[in-house]
Amino acid sequence: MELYWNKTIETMPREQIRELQLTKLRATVENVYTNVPYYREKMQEKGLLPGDVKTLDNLKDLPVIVKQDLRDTYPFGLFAAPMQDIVRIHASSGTTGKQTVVGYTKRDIDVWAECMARCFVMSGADKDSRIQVGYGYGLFTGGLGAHYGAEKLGAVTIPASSGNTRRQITMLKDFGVTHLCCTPSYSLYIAETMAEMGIKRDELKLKSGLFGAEPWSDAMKQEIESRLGLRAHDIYGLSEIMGPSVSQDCHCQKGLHIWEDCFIAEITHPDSGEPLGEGEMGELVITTINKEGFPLIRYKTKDICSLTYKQCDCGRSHVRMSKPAGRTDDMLIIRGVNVFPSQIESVLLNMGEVEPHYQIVVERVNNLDTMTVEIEISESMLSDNVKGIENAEQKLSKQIDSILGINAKIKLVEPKSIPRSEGKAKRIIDNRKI
Ligand code: DLL
Repeated sequence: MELYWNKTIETMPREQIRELQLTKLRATVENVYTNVPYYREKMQEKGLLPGDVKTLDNLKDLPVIVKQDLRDTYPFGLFAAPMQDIVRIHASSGTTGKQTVVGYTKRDIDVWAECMARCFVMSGADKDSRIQVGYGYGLFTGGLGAHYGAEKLGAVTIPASSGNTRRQITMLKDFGVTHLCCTPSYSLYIAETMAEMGIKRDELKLKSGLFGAEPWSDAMKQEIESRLGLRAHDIYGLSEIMGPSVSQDCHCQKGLHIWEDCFIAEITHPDSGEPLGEGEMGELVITTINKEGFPLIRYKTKDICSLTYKQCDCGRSHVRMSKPAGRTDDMLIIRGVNVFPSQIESVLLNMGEVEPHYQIVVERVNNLDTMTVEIEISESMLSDNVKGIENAEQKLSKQIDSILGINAKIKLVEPKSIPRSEGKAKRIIDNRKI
């Protein structure tokens, strides 16, 4: 089994990565200045010319781009290549507002498949693997993104898309699938349906899973690994930047390698935009330096993580981001304390008395935000009496208070009563009328 898909690039010494990044950054800035009036105006407002980018440090002088910029230029206003060179469109609906549209040239699709193939190899796949893509196909980047990477690798690619869970499981078993791609929440739904069908994990040949598109805790990872009998990898990406495979963890599983020949990563303070140092948690800001159709300079992802430039034991030199804790949009502020759903998930699952299916209901009562976590009771607790269940609820609530410092009401609910998801799970139900 090969350790790398592209050893020269993946293990390139840092000094060389930085040189490569500077060359590509300058070319990208020149490209958007020449071909995208919106960027030209933004740079002119700051009195900047492409030639002002002399070192990588100059990146922080360039204007940032936020989701609203994509909406303001809807649909094609930020495309840098002529429409006759665009071969694919993807879009993300988002939860609010107009959808955002991204475009790819033939070369962009090739680069994306290359990044994805690197991720597959990091998860132990090779051309003899059988890869089932359970991410949705369509405007969402998950399905087609993983698909092209799996084909580039030369693996048997099974375009299952999401949903149709029983058939999905039959294919996993009958086709001897070795690698599964889907959201972490969907992988649990698959495991649960397998149990209903009487299929044991040992009847499958699964080795690893490439799970992403939503935040998930380490505790959730352990649940998935034990239920499906595989190693769970964390794959990150976003449609604005490319789709899945912006980064992923290697077999060391100590952070997600960002492909730095394609992206420059910065961490900034989510509010002030001030640059933060290595190891500090903040908002991930990404610049694409290997894209033609839809290059983005300093895109504020809203995802919270930190970076480390330390050499990884796998031999890859590319920077690692910590597991994304969540999006700034999804951060809850409960009586002044900031908390992400994934932190609550982690505390509850580590207690081991509940199932990994939950929803957080937020309400405003007398001008104060209150939170109720509805989580499914484990089969073993089902026979407990009311008192036993109340005690368990109190215990879980105390644990959340002592670890996260927030006051959350816990409501244990019946197995299978929380809606299952075939894509991104909806964790928060916000009933606040703000
Ligand atoms: O979710 C792309 C993708 C598909 C990534 C399949 C991985 C696997 P969007 O729909 O544009 O694209 O959503 C992007 O999802 O900004 C994060 O908030 C979140 N996200 C993606 N991957 C992870 C992850 C795809 N591994 C948004 N952990 C991003 C946590 C993730 N959050």
